[in-house]
Amino acid sequence: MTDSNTCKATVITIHKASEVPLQPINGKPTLVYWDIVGIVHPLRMALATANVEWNDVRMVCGQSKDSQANKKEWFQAKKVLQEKKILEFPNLPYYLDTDVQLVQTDAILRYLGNKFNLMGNGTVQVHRADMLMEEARDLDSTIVRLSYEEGGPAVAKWLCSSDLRDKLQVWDELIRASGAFVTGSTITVVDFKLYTFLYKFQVAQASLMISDCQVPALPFWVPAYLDLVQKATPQLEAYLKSPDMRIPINNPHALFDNF
Ligand SMILES: N[C@@H](CCC(=O)N[C@@H](CS)C(=O)NCC(=O)O)C(=O)O
Repeated sequence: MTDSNTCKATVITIHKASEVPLQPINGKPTLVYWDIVGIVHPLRMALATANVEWNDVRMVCGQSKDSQANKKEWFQAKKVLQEKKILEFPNLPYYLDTDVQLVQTDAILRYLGNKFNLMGNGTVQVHRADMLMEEARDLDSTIVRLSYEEGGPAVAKWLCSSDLRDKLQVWDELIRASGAFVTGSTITVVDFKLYTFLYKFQVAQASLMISDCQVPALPFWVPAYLDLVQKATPQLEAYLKSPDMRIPINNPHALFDNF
């Protein structure tokens, strides 16, 4: 593989509050989150697609079923980030670069989308991408909430629901109309959000089969779409296929455990 095809993420796994970055590591964009897919996947995908060198910092969460206990080290670090006025509202994910310090997943994704031209072209397309990104966010937020608050049977029930089926049909129509990605021939932040949700759906389907719940069928178009997104650039493909991406979807305190 040539250098241009290699992913440029430096994955740094941390365990302690004292290891949490207070500035961009080596002056490079630094994204900090848990050591899971979670809600950060679209941001990681954006940075991998942008083909810049960046730090993918992953904090390992405690292994119990108690979320507060699991996040103890992070809560200590959170105080430091606030006291030192690095972030007004520290949270995970957070993003540090030489010129910005950001929290809120979608704010970071919009920032990366604008910076690296991943929002589509022209005002109308950019706003449309923004709207669709929120629509895909709603899907991902639902599976996350059900996983943490209700558990496997609730996830399965929602994945089988006609409401979701109808929505997925619209996404299929959009992708078919564009002939490639959601908003057209180039990949945007919308695809990163949609990919993240569909990836979780795919993994959940396999897990739910194992646990003998009702099995929702993955819509027929999804595997081809996931493949297309994954191969959008050699760098994104290298990143998504790297051993570093063999990580759980949720933290250990989720009720629907790690798919
Ligand atoms: N609205 C925030 C929510 C962030 C959030 O809930 N992060 C979870 C992980 S998905 C967390 O553990 N945050 C640490 C904290 O609450 O301090 C965002 O979209 O970034």
